[in-house]
Amino acid sequence: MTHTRSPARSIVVIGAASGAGAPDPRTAEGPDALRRYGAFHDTPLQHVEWDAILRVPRAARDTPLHAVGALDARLAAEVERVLVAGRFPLVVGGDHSVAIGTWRGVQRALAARGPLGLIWIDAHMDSHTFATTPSGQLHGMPLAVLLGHGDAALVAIGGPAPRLRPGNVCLIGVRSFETGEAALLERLGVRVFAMEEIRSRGLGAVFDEALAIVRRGTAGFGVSIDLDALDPDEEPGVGSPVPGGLCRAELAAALARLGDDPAFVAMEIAEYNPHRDPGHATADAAAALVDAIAPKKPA
Ligand SMILES: [Mn+2]
Repeated sequence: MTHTRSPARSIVVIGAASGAGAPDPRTAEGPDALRRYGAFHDTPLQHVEWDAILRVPRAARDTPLHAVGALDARLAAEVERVLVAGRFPLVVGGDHSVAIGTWRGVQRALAARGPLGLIWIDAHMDSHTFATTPSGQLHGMPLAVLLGHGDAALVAIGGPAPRLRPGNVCLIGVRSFETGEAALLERLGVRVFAMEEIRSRGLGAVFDEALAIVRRGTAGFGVSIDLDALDPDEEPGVGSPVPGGLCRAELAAALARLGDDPAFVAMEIAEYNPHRDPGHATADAAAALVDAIAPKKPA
């Protein structure tokens, strides 16, 4: 073997069956549907293995805050365990409130080495607090929470790990947002790459800038993908579709550049709704995005 790529990653898929953070709770069925469909599987150089699908404990099903708090606390612990074992966690939601658990767990595992950078790929900003949200839905809040803003119970999930540094966070694919959350991100100085900018500069150029942001002074970086970043004409199977999104192929090409980067420590795919995906196009897209980060067999 003469190739110089780093050793194959061992990907551990962790399901997070959350629906309580969204108006349509059927994203809770996403992880089971994707596992049944066989969306993520072994490749010649990369081991992909399903871990548990975490569910909301019965005692926490009374309110969305309790449900999200209980599930995300368990998820943070599981993600940390997988990283400490030297493996690569791929979290599969569930509505996007699972991101609180995913990235708190990654931060805990990384804390001794330095801060975490995060690329948030989404049609929305997910940066509301209870003071700004028009809907009250928790899946519209996880990025604010990870930056240390919003409901104290949500910010406390996963314990006293450091908060994300705004200068190491960016959003890609935004095309639907409210003024309150946009004001928070602007005040914090978080870079937002809206769809218009992506269409004028190209996703490749935007991704170069995004990678510089999340690598600057960090111990590692992750990618959180809300499947609604993709165009619903192609991929309809999401919780909150918005027209005019990214093409599957262009996003897969951007992600393919990360596959063998040792600083890339975790990925998340959220908001899969199998009831809106009768032809499996969205499940196939999720599979393509994971395949993109798998190191390929050298020619
Ligand atoms: Mn989202």
